[in-house]
Amino acid sequence: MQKLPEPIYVVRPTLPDLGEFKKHLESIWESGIVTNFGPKHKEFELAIANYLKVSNASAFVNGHSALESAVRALKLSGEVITTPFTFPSTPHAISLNGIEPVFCDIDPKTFGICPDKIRELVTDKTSAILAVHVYGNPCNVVELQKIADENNLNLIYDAAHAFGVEINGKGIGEFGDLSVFSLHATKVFNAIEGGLVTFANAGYKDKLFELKNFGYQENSQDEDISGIGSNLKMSELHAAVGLLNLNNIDEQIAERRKIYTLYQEHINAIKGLTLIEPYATKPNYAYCPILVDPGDFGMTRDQLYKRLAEYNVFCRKYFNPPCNELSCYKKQKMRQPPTPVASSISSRILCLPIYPGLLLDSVNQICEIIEGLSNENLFVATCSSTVR
Ligand code: T4K
Repeated sequence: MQKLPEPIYVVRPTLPDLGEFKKHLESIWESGIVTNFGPKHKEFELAIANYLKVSNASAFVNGHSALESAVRALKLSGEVITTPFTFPSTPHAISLNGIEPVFCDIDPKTFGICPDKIRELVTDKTSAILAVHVYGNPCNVVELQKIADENNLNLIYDAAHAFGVEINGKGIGEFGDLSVFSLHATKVFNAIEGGLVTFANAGYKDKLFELKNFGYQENSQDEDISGIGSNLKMSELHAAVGLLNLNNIDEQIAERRKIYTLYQEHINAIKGLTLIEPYATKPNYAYCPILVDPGDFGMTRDQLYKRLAEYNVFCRKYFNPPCNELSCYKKQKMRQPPTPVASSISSRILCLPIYPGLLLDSVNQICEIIEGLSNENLFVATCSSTVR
């Protein structure tokens, strides 16, 4: 087991060819239009909607702003039921709108919000469900829509991880009222920073535009504004990166699939580790999450995380702790339903490195290190020394 010569991180941003980017920069410099819905921005919104198979796409400066705007656009109030097994951006987007997030436990197989548990939590204060397609694995969209319809709730999907994912040929961003994608540097598809709200109902278009443009309406000469909005516009430079990355996205996802498949061969042969399988009809291999069973593997997730770092392999515990165990939510006087599944998964999950450009040789080496570590049996040693 050799320490890797260079650090390997959980992800590396996929950057477009610098020469190609320079050509875009030249045309931006020449036009003098660098932001405020210029030609690249317009081209990007159309191209990305086409790729994602969605009826409408509205670009934002980042995923979080897009999520916060989605919540605001629906004029929600009271409580929104969401998942604790996510990045803090999800509940923060609710809280920052002055609404209480109610954390609902997750399904032990999909790690998505559990429909049966949502039913137990709906009250007359509930205005929406904000579900997350964790790791790009789709939520139970049929059941969630049913609950939303039965209870007159809005349904928002945090699709930050789900770029390019489809369910039976339908773009994942077409489900629910609004879906939000992150185009951050660490994502399957990136514009360095960026976000996207997608929706089937074109009626949301104007409101989202106003929210990202100080309340001004698109193509309006009116000097008055009737609604209050922020400044969340994507610049021409970011749109240019997005346009270039979109050219190669299928090849990049295919490369991820190769890496994932190699992990699958190794990890499935190691006792005590379970690789979480993508199950969308068109998956994107955004993450490579494994669950650690300390008894069988011989080491806890935290021990494995630390030992891998000693070998220059820098994984991430996406998502630990679950959001309802973060101090900012724990200390609040709000409904705190029990979420034992989310707590258990959070304490055992580890995301291994996966990104285009990660060499298959490196994946083999990472797996050899994990195999070697599994023989150390630190967990048993720690337990028996504690017992003694
Ligand atoms: N909803 C969900 C479910 C999300 O997961 C996220 C974001 C959002 C909403 C909000 O979307 P954005 O507003 O971010 O568009 C990272 C990302 O920053 C964050 O976008 C992402 N989720 C989250 C899951 O992961 P960190 O704190 O882990 O990032 P960081 O900087 O530690 O980066 C991780 C690794 O990536 C590093 O070890 C090194 C590598 N890296 C990172 C950057 C930024 C690079 O090699 N180059 C880079 O430029 O949050």
